[in-house]
Amino acid sequence: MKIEKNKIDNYNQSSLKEHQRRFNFIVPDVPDVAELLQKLIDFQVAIPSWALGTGGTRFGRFGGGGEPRNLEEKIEDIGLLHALNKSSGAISLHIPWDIPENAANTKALAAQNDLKFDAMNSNTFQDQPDQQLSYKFGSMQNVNRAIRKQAIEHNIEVIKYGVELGSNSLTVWLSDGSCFPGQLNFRRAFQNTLESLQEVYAALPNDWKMFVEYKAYEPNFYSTTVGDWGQSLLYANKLGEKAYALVDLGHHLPNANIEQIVSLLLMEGKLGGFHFNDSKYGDDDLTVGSIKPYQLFLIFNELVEGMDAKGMNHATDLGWMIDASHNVKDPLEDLLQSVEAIMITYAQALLIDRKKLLEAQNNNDVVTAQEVLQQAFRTDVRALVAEARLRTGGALDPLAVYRNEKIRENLIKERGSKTVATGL
Ligand code: LRH
Ligand code: MN
Repeated sequence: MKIEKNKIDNYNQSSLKEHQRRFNFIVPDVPDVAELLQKLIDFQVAIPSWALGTGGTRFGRFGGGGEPRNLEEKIEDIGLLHALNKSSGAISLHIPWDIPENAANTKALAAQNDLKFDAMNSNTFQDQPDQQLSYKFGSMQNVNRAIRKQAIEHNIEVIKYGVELGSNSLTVWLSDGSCFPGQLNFRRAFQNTLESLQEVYAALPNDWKMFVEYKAYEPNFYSTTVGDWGQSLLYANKLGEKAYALVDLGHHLPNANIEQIVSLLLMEGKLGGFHFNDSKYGDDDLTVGSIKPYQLFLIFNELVEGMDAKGMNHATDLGWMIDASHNVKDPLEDLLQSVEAIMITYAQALLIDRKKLLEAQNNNDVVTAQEVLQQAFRTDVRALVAEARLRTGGALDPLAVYRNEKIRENLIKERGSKTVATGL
């Protein structure tokens, strides 16, 4: 389903006056508004192909209808999000959930929707119907060499799909681990996993990156073989310069200081990218900024400070991806809210008075340091984010257009109420 540009323009016209009042109000507080707006315009968040349908838990799934039935309809849905917010210009595919039957056609359809292919994701955490050997006791850690080989070959196949589509990175998340003490020899599991990742690393094209995604627990509940940032960094350092750690916000133990992890991985030049979401307890995969917006702000504070310290390009030098699951919200509305939260938080982090913060830190002026941060966090930057959309042909209020245009109702008419998208 496409949304016409003129429709978006009409909606913008009806709220332009109010927007301009808000925009003119905030501009005096922005040192270089043109530079900030350009940074927002350049910042694109990749949408996960596996999060366009209704998610669920072991206790149940409540489908919302109109879900994409194939990769083509998934690309159309992300194209619609991007038409509305002009900040969702990439799709991150998960194999085999979204195998491109004809890569050239898939690439062309994505281009028609102004979409690029971000990181490819492999899947050795499920057994596929036609699979020879089971990953029940792990994939790359497995004591059985043939099973490790199967996982390696799958990842190399995923790279091939990515090359055909123009992607240039592979995310490897391994669910490998153990559920009971004694089940696993941790050292051998690490070495098996490293050797297996080294074979995948050797198959990476020169300009590709490998993201090693860590996770504290689930589906294993005693140990995880890539269980935290330290282990992910260990693998990335041993693999080589094309390997990086990937930070999924939901993959930490309670109260972990994720902004400190981000700062140190950036310092080491080993931060590859993010899976943005939010959580209150475990890997809840909730809407970005819906539970802990201040934590997200503190993470973006470290990102802007750390990337500027290294002269990195905010838009292109890290992988910005969402990884969420929608149990009760319309998937597309949830993703619109997540992208909005990311853009708002990035804008707030760009408004932090870095000079004043450093001065306060050098004077151990703890109170002023907090005041500097919260001055930015308490600044309503929504008009700046909306202005960036307006200047790129997006909607001032994407969610309002989505609702007023009855997109979901139309998708249900077009696709039916019982369609189930592949993915989580
Ligand atoms: C694991 C994870 C990983 C994906 C999967 C869909 O929890 O975050 O990034 O492969 O979700
Ligand atoms: Mn993830």
